[in-house]
Amino acid sequence: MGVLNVTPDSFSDGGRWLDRDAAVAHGLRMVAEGADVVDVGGESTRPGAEPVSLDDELRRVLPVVEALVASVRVSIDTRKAEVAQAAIGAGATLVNDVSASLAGVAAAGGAGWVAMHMKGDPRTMQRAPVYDDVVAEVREFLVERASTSGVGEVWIDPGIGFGKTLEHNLALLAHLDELVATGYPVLVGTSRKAFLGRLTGDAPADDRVEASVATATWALAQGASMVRVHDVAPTVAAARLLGE
Ligand code: HH2
Repeated sequence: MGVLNVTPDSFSDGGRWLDRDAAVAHGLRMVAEGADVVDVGGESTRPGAEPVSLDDELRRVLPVVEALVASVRVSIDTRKAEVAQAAIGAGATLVNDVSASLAGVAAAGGAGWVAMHMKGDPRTMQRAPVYDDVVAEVREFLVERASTSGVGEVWIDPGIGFGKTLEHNLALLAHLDELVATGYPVLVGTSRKAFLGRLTGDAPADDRVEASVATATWALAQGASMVRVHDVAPTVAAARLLGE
């Protein structure tokens, strides 16, 4: 799954694909590099990000979704029911839902649904998150949402970096097999995230490619079915080594 953020403020590619033509060209480039899905988002969920209005989000994502659906499976990365619904109308077939609350929209539109775990909301989620047992809590939350969703195609995602410390992220990656064992296909997004910067001497987002590929490869080797990445070409090369 290639990331296409049509936003001014995403943490690693904010502002680069805000122009429709640039966004579409980047989406097609990721398809040429081997992406099976392009994930179009119009609202940053980085820690501290400000919410975006419905009109702005629709204006950003819909023309891009419309232009890409003929070439690739498109998922819509949103927390708004109206945006998910409009994107499905424009041809998106997967709702990538970091709020894990849009199952009804996905079901009604005949789309698949990604349920991601997040503690709190993006504005506050990194303020000292606490869990008794992060792996068990995330697994129980996701299984509960997935099993009551009424959606035919459900993916679960531990939400790396969403209300989690470095230690929480590493525990979830180390125990991904426990999510895989639920039987739901697992999606994992580590790409360029801050915890990788912390592990690599405070490397800025653009210099986290190797760490991103390494953790994506780890996730696939543990049984994840899809990884959400900014750097499609090197991730596909690594995935092919695993026979993916
Ligand atoms: N991470 C981000 C956004 N959406 N969706 C899923 N399912 N899993 C993730 O881990 C995930 C996600 C954050 O990354 P990015 O889109 O690059 O940044 P921003 O939220 O700043 O646009």
